[in-house]
Amino acid sequence: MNDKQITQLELDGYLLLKNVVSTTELINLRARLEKLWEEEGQAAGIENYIEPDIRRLANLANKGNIFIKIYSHADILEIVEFVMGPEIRLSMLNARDVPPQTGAIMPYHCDTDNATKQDELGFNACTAIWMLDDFTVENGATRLVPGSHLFEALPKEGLQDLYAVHPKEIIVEGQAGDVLVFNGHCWHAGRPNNTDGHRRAILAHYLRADIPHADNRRQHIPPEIAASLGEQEKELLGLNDQ
Ligand SMILES: O=C(O)CCC(=O)C(=O)O
Repeated sequence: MNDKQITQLELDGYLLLKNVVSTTELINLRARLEKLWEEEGQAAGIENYIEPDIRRLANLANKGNIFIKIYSHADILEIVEFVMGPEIRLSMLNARDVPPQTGAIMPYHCDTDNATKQDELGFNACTAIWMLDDFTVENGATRLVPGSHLFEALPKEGLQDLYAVHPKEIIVEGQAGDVLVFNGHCWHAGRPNNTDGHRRAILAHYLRADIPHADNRRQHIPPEIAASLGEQEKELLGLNDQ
C-alpha cells in the first residue's frame, strides 16, 4: 500500500483495488461458480445461510484450488493485516450473485457482532469483495458509509432505519476483476439488481484469530484438502489452531 491508500483505509475504511483478476481468471472463476450452482441446486449456500432471491455458495475453500489465490492474495492480505494485525483467519469464503432484476436492499450491517472499536491488537474483521461482473449503481453495487468503522456503534444501534439511504453513503462501482476491501466495522449493504445481467462476486471474510468464530463462520476443511495446502493457507484456515 502507498501512503494515499493507507490514509484512505484509516479514514474511510475501504480501498478499491483495480484489475486484480485477469480476463482468463475471471472466465475460469465464473465457470467454476456456475458449475457449483448447478451441482448444489437448492442447497447452495446452506453451510452458511440461504438468502432469499440471491444465489449464494459457501465454503469455497473446499471447492477447488482455483479459490486459494482469492483468499491468500498477498495484496489483499497486506490490507487485512493492516486492519487487524498479523493474526488473521479466513472465516467465510462465499459467492454471492444478485440475479437479473432481483434482490432487495439489504439492511446496513457490519461484518462483526463483537466490539465495534479498535483495541490494542487492531480491528476485529475485514472483508474483500471480488467483483466477477462490473459493479454499477443499476446492478446492485455495494453501498458503504465511509468512515463508519470509527463510529463505535453497529448500524442497529446507530440507525433508525437500516434500509434507508445514509446521508454519507457511497455506492462502490467497479469493473469485473476489481476488489473492494473494507474494514469489517464499516457499515455496508448489498443492493438490488435492476439490470438483465448477473452481479456475481466472491466475498472473503476475515476475522482476527482471537475472535470466536461461530461454527457456520469457518471453512470445514476435510483432511484430503488440508493435505494439499501450503503452510500459509493452513494458518489462514485455522488448521494449526488447537
Ligand atoms: O454483495 C454485496 O454487495 C454485499 C453483501 C453483504 O454485505 C453480505 O453478504 O453481508
